[in-house]
Amino acid sequence: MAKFYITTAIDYPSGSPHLGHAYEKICTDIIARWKRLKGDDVFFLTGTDEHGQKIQKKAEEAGKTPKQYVDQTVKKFQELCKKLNISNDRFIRTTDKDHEKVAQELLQTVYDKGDIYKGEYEGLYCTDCETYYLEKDLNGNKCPIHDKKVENVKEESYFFKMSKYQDKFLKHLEKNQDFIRPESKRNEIINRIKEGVRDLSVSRTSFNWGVPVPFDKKHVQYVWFDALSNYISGIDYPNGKNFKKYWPADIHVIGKDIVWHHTMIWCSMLLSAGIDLPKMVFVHGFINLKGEKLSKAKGIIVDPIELTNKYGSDALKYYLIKNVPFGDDGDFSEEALISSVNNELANDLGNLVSRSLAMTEKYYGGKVPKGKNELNFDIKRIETLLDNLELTQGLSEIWKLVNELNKYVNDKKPWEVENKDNIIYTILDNMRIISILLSPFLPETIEKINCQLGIKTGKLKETKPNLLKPGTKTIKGEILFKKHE
Ligand code: ME8
Repeated sequence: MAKFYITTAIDYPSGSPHLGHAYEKICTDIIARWKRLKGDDVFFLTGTDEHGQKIQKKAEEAGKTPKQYVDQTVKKFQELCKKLNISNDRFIRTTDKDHEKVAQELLQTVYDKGDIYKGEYEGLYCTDCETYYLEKDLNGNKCPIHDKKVENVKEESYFFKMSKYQDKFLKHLEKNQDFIRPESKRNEIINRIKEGVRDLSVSRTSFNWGVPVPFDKKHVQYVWFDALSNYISGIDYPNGKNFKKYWPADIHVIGKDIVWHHTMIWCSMLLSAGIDLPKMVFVHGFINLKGEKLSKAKGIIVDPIELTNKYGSDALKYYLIKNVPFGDDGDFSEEALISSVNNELANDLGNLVSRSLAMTEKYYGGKVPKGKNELNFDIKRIETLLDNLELTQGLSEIWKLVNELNKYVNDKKPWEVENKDNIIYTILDNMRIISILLSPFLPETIEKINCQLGIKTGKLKETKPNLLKPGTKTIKGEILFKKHE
């Protein structure tokens, strides 16, 4: 059985989760479920990034200690995972004791390797992205991501000799075409490395909400050094059986603002510590609202928990995957979400299921008739697309099967035919096959469909025709998708 380790970024719990957080978890969850469907042994990690100056400031504003503050805000992120039916194996918090221990051990290992030196950091810092900037990379004096003034920081700091690893990492990128996907992001990173890599400040003294630096307790770790190590602490680095089994990560799924951190920074840390590099960093795009970036400051917010309460998690998943090609930016529109629910989910899929089960009930007393599947779906193309992480195209190909089956029902008109055993069997058996393929995308709905079909959702190898047992008792259940105005 192949192992497969996949992660999302860990979110800053500095408020409530937004639609971008939900989107990243949804895409990652679909890939994890797809791999499980194929029979892989999957570990899926997500969580929250709870240290740093940004969280400390937010906590002060709220009149709380940082720990009290994150203990409260993290609940919303965990609720989001639950509402979205995210199948993660662990939800890591960087305030978890085992994580803090690993973050310290990793910095100590890099120190012991001779890759840390003491100096003074003087430069520009954006607290919102917890990132150092060069003047040339700013818009005026503002951070290009958050459009906020950066701070002038001057303090004693430990530096990590990141520049030492630039050639080695560049060679790795050149040898491994797929290490960063999509290709445009890979090219950006290659160009940035070629411009020259500077050493990285990895400790701070001007605040204390962080993992202590093991060799100098006056300092706390730079929050990104701490945060990135979650990918190994979450599977019990260095000696745990999960680390031995699952590392290296197969895919880190992240957004486009943190590619440098997950490539040059993370990989240099691993190279320094003598740990294998992950296999791929997949960069998804940003969800915007009417062309504008989601931003709490500007009041451009979409609450994914509210959307899930209103439309259901599968509707949100379907809409996002259909409309935002994985790797590209996309625009959120509630009208388009409603149109997906009413047309594709309620009409194409919901009606197919309800009329098929109604016919089984009416003509066969709610039992699958004995018959032969007359359609032969070719699912190879779907498998290739999903293996290649082309989620949008994969979903669209599965939907073609839904429509092919609808067309079959309309063309065959079983209500007008005397001997309809094969027709009804074909419909039900293909509903079973489509359910398997759709299960990574619409897990809640597929469970309901299979409950009505009287079966358990199969694995990918069961997408062969004629596996539905005649005589299986079906149940006409609740409608799958309510229409919205
Ligand atoms: O960056 N659309 O946390 P974060 C899609 N703690 N994705 C978006 C988005 C949008 N509008 N806005 C943000 C951090 N994201 C760090 C990560 S990992 C060791 C540490 C994505 O809460 C963003 O790109 O700001 C990132 O992948 C994730 O949401 C968390 O963002």
